[in-house]
Amino acid sequence: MASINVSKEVIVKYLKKIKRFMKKNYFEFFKNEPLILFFVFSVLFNTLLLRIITVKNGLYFKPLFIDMFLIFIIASFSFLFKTDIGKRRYIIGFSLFLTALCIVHSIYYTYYDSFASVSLLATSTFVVDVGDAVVKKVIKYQDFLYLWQVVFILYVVYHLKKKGIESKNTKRNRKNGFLNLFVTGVVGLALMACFMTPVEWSRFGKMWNRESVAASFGILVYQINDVAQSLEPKINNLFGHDKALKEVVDFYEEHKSVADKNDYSDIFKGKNVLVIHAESLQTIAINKSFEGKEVTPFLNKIVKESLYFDNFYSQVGVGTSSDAEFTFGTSLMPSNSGTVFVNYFDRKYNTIQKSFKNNGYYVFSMHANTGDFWNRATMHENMGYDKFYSKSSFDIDETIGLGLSDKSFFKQAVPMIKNIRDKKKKPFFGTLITLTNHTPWSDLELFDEFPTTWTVDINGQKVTRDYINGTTLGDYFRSVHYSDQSLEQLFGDLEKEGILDDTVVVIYGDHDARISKKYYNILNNYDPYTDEVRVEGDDKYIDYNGFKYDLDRKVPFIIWSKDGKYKKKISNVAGMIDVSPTLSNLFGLDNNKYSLGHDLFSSKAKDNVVVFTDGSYVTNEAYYDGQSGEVYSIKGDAYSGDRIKENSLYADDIIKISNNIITYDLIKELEGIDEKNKS
Ligand code: GP9
Ligand code: MN
Repeated sequence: MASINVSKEVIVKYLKKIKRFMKKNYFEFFKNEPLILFFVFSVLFNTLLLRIITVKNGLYFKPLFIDMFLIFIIASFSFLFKTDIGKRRYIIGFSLFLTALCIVHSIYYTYYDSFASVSLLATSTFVVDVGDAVVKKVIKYQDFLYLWQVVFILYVVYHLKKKGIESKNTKRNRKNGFLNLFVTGVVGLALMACFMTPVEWSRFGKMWNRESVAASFGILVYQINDVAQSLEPKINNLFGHDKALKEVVDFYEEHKSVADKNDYSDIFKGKNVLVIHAESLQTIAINKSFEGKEVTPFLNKIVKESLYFDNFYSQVGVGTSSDAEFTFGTSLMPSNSGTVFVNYFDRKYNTIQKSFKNNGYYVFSMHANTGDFWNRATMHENMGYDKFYSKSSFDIDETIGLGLSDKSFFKQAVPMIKNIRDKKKKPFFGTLITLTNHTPWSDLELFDEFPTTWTVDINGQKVTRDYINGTTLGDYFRSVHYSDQSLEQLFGDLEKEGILDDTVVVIYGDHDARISKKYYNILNNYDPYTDEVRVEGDDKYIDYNGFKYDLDRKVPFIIWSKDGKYKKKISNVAGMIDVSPTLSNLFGLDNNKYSLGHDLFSSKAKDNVVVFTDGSYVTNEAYYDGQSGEVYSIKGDAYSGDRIKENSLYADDIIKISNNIITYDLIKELEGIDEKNKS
């Protein structure tokens, strides 16, 4: 009993202490500082209002508290001014700035469904481009609601002045005021940091899904992060330029990229091209069946009529979809600090899109997501696309997962392609970027049934086991089955319009579906007779290790043409970096001198080394893990130490040269040097 009394007393004592602390530091403090109080709460109200109007998450507590603590920190600096005049000017100045910020983001959101970024200011021509339309359609009265805060603060200042209410500007008071707000702000933010989920932190780090960063962290932290991330490439660019340029020049001296003619050179010269960027499509789904039903019956037929690369890898970094697009187009590796599409969108790149354009093609892209997703609107223009048909070009009449369903997207795309063919009077190169097969494959009811169960005969009775049905991997295969149907529909519609007669269709999986290894283990080790997953020591157990998992991350690369003249399964290891040189050869385009990949029909293809952004690589014989330094022999043969060393150096070179080019914008300089050497 006594101990309970003691702890009760202790609790009461501490509660009293907290009460006194709160009273002195906050209640009395704010009573004596009405301007600060009104500033904090009026700005907080505006940031809340912005979220209510845009991302509609007014009830979400995290951004509300983060905003409040940050406003505390902003307000704390007003105590560094010795006089009330200075303090008032500071508060009015920040009121103006923060109100303007809310207005800009509010207008930008109406137009782009996302928040503005300082890094895009230089290229964001939307206000200039659309002039009148912005005033008429984009700017709404509600964008100016935020102005009340400035008016209110001006009124508070006027009122305080009129009543002669002044702060006690003693040195001690100013110091206490500053520390009070600053320390509360910093401690509060540190506490909030613990509440953020790993997904929220990951988005914060990448900063391409700007809408969700602002929704989780509030607009103020979003803005600070945006400025910091926009400066990063500029800062990187300040140092090390000369060394980087020398490394790149030396590299190209040694590895001159020359196109050697072969049996496949120019075979598709002059034909139209449709590229299907197939979201998360993995090779493992092709020719796979469950309960006697194929996951991809249509693609299984198509690959037999195509140049089909079944040992092909995507080489993406944190920029996933956008990195796949970048490496496809440029034959460079993605950046390993930030994402090219977001952080290095203002550099010059030589792309396959530009090569087609220089050869008289009309070059376009279509994707039913917003134009600012992955900063595509800006980057597609930079890569050489004449036009990007984004979400606003489509009627969002059926939504699955991230947005417009692929079936509806393709249905609407075909008449648009037909129109381009009829109106432009030149060959076209078009990229169609799909969406439906994106994780988390949760709208299952919108797909046809596709059971990934396993039925076996036990003692004359049919028993159906769940197998991977209901797991993420099972859901994924069901979604891929839908993707396969949507492709079949697309081919059917293109055929009806006569587009397939003179069009080559290129299909690539943009990256693996990032499904946990444990499901692949079930896929490989499940025993339907015992209804158990085999473990080490069991008969028929397969050691499904990290290497096997990495090898299963392959994606398909398919080049299909209707005449079926060119069909072949090619199993030499290949990567996204090789696509642009390969297409250049097939379509008779000038070879991009700075490409780091190889034409997959050249003599070099059999010795290919496919490099990944972390320094790992894969060859026809082995997979090397750049993190652990371990090697996995694919064919079971020994892989010599010298080969490992040589290939690792090559992998490091490919990564370094790509990063040098991207960071220091070296293509322009390399072209300048080449020009000079010619004359
Ligand atoms: C959305 C899409 C998805 O537009 O391309 O990007 P991801 O998450 O795969 O990088
Ligand atoms: Mn993707």
